[in-house]
Amino acid sequence: MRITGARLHRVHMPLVAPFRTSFGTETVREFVLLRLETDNGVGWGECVADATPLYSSEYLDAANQVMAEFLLPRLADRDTITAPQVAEALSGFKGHPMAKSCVEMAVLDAGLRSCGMSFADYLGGVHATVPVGVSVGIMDSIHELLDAVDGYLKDGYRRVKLKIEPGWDVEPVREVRERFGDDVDLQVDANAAYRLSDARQLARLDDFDLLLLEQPLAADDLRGHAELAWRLTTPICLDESITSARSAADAIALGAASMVNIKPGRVGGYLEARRVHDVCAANGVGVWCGGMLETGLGRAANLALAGLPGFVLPGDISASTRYYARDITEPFELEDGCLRVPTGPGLGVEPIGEALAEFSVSTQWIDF
Ligand code: OSB
Ligand code: MG
Repeated sequence: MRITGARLHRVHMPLVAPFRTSFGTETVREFVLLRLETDNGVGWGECVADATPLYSSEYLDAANQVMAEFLLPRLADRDTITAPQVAEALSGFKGHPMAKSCVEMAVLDAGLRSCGMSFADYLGGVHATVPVGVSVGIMDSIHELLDAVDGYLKDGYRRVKLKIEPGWDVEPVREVRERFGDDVDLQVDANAAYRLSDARQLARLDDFDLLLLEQPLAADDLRGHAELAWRLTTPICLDESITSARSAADAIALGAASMVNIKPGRVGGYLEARRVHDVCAANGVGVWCGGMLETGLGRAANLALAGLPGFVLPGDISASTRYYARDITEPFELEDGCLRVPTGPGLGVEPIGEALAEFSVSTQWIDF
């Protein structure tokens, strides 16, 4: 396959409700959607970097620029490229995993579309539908939180994740447990908002039978997470810390993670995401699919990934309406707490022209 052109669509998607984490509040989710043209047809990629470098060092303007100036020209220079060659071809460029993941996703989509194979079949998915959960942001009041959780449980979500930060941790968890009972699968995500010296406060969460505590400490603090794991009974799950299959192996060897959240953007692509899955599976560590408030494009690819056998907990892959009044693709709908893994060629979905036009704020054409 040879790359002949590319279009970078900057889209602004209004969220149905503000999403607040320990690092900030989002009301409009911005993305770069890549439409890659090849001699085998078109493929789509989605860049999940945020507009601001708060979740990780990556941010959307930088991702856009690195794709346009370095990543895409490097791939277009080659007479031929396959998806497994993308990461290798781009490995000289340091960092920018979300930009690299977007480019690899588009190459995968184009290649798979042209040979009629789905993402799920290519990655090795074994399930036609996957159970999914919902990530619930920090709210202004407990009352608001309980209303939100109530709505999501009525929708049928199989698992609830509460975002926490210092000052919003034990109380919201206690209230959700008291109101909805011990049968709700509940977990929390701190997005690196704590320090090891908060261990005593975090240990208070042990009373609530949580599935896991996600990323309590800084991304580069593997030793701190290992230390914390000794002091808590709640299993520690890593998100921001896991940037590759190798870092997953390191975290497991150190005892820093007994569960791993896999986000393809964070690890540089769907193929590295599969390697993270494989390393974890080989070590008996369960994985689940994280989310970055994706559009239907990223959601389709994440569903394909989440169908692999090592994904043992419901993913942060909610129905389209949990995020957007209108999605870029046909909406994904919840069926008995599950989403259907797309079966069509490539991603199995594509942007609806009108929706793309509605949300695009700028488009950059690149000819090679
Ligand atoms: O830490 O998992 C996270 C969204 C943006 C950035 C980081 C995270 C999240 C989520 C949302 O928790 C999950 C979703 O897409 O539903
Ligand atoms: Mg997280």
